[in-house]
Amino acid sequence: MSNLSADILATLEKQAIELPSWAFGNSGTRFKVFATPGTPRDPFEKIADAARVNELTGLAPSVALHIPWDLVDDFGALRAHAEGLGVSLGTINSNTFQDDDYKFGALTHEDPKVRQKAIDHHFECIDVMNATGSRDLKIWLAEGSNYPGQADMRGRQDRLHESLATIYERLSGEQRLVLEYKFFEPAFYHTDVPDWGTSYAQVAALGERAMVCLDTGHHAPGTNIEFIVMQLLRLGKLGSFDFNSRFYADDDLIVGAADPFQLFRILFEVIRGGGLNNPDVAFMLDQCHNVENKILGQIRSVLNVQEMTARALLVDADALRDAQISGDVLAANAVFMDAFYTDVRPALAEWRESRGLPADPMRAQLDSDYQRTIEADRVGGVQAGWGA
Ligand code: PSV
Ligand code: MN
Repeated sequence: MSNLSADILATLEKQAIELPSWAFGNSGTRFKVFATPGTPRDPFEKIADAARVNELTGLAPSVALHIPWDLVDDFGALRAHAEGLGVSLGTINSNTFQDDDYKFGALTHEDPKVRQKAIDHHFECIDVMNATGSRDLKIWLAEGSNYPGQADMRGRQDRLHESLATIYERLSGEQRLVLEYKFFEPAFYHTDVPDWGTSYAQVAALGERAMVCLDTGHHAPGTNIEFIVMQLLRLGKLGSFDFNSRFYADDDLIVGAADPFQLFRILFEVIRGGGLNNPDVAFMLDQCHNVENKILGQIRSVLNVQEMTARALLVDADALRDAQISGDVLAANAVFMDAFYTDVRPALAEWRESRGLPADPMRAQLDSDYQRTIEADRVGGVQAGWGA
């Protein structure tokens, strides 16, 4: 007997998780990037692998791109390629962290010429969005300083506002700007957008179509991330997630790997705050698979999100509320934990089969010829990667 009701299954059926194109390229640490057989050599091959994840899981109908890593001559052709494989092109990520000119900042730089160069890069990203039909421009800034006194932190906030306002003005229709925060790295003393409060203050000053992006790996150890989720949903400013998991810093490991309970708690607040299957909130992965198979790593990731969503949907909201109102601390906690400890994997496997999907997408990929075929076909050329 399935422990997932028809209502829960109907909710899960609508779940959509966006895959990052860069998860399919080579990645690593600053010590070593390992090449792997079959790694895509261009954005077309990355999208084919992403579409494979969607084909086996039914969970990943769109792919986020990073510019310039995913620059192609013809974005119309890339879009047609994606659509032909049953996926769409999603969020466009800008990149102002790999150019010598940005050593001391991009959108916050003291030199107006450097700021203009960074703004022009974002205009280029908006041109890409117009061609791909993407809604969101996601901005993460590697800007900050390493030593006290090095930078005028106040002046940089002001310049950041001006630059973001210029970019925001360029968006049209339904397009949105989402601003990601990260507490440190690559700067180690101060970061210009280190936390949700700064991101919120900056996007609130822009307008309705500017939102915050929450990357789960971008917080100090011990941070109550689900509180931030709750607050941003309450304020109507949670634009997107970058899901991944961390043991130490910004590890970009498989979501739910380090702390499944944290993922459960986050998804509970998403559901509580009306963020699930809400078009205003994009659920993306931002991960790298340095030592594991990349396609399997992405399959595992979307399944982890699905499993924890199913468990969070099992929380008996009425019983929880009764216990909260009556001050029954342990009963409230028990309601919460009962849902977390429920194994939903057999029910999800059965449900997948009923929808024509493999009961076990990981096994289906392993048993298929897909990996062997790409390893045989993708020889020659340069494997994709972001040169970490
Ligand atoms: C920064 O650490 C980040 O989370 C941003 O989202 C970047 O675009 C991405 O990682 C690159 O992997
Ligand atoms: Mn991120």
